[in-house]
Amino acid sequence: MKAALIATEFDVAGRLVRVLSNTGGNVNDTYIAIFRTTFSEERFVLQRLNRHVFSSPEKVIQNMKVVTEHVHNKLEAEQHMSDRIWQLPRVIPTKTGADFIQDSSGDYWRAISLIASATAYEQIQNLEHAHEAGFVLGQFQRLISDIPTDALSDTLPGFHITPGYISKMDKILEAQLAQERLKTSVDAEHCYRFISKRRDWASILEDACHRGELCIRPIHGDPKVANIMIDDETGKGTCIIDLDTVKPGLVHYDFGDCLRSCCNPVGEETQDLTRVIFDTDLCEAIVRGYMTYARSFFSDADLHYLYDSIRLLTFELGVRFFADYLAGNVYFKVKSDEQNLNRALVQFKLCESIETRESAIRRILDRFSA
Ligand code: GN1
Ligand code: MG
Repeated sequence: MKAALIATEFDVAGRLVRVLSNTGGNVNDTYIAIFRTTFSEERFVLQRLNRHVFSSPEKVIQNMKVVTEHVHNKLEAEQHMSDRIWQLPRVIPTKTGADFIQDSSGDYWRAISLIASATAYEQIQNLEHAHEAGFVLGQFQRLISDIPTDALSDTLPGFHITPGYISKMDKILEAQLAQERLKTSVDAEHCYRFISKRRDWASILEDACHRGELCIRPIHGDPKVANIMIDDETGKGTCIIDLDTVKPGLVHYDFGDCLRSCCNPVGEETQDLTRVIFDTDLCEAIVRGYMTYARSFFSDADLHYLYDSIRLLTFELGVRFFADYLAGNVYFKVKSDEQNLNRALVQFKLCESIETRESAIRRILDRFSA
């Protein structure tokens, strides 16, 4: 159904001027809706949730409500102690008081308030930006740390369980298309070998969790650089967006994912693999920012697995992109058939760079763990 028709169903004053399509995001379809009254303008984010990825979109929206209401209350109570204005979007209700619209084809749409005068960059801009990215993640994890995990639904079972993604890839490889893709491309063969060599290590976080060394807590799930908003006025982090994957998990998934995303200065979509590196100066700045809040809720065991979480989340995203390429691009949105293969190559190059710099990264982590 057309986004413009859906936009008018939400409880926003004024008349619809325009709905702009937003190309960011690998999963959902996102638009910006603009409404005007005779004296003001309001913009909000309108999204159609990907039903192939999220089988219960209403639970995703419910989780978002639990988290935003919890965080808004906490931020308001702490406002007088803060050096900045923290923000988090809210779910905008429909005119009939519901949290989403289901259209005639069964798709779920939701409206979220727009964080104004702030930018979510696709790539890290400088060391200060890196510090702020870490700071925002640590603050967010602190803010949600006291939400009981049973108040949040598991909206994506298996999300960030690396061995599960490898099993999925093995299953995909039983199909003819996947076999053809693997056999006809040197790059695909390289990816497959890269994964095979790391199979035994891939369960490191899950094993630690099963042994009771690591515990399940509320997490963001997708703290990549493009989901962290920087205040245009002050240059400070102000908000973390994209709350689709907030659910119970290991804080290591967040930490590792944030570093894999923020320490690769050329970003996930680069075509130039020679420029993909894990920048340890950026890493230092992020860890410094992150530990400001996170150090207080980390146990020794938590600290012990930080290096592996960076390596693992990078590896895992490579596996996810590669498996999707083999499957014929059914999960991540693509503009070309080989895009997911290229994305996998980028993550594996980054993973290699992390492995090469292991001792330097461990030194940084040790310094901020003391
Ligand atoms: C997806 O849709 P988007 O861009 O927010 C993916 C993340 C990946 C990310 C990589 C639900 O996020 O896990 O890290 O792409 N989200 C889901 O860019 O799978
Ligand atoms: Mg996301």
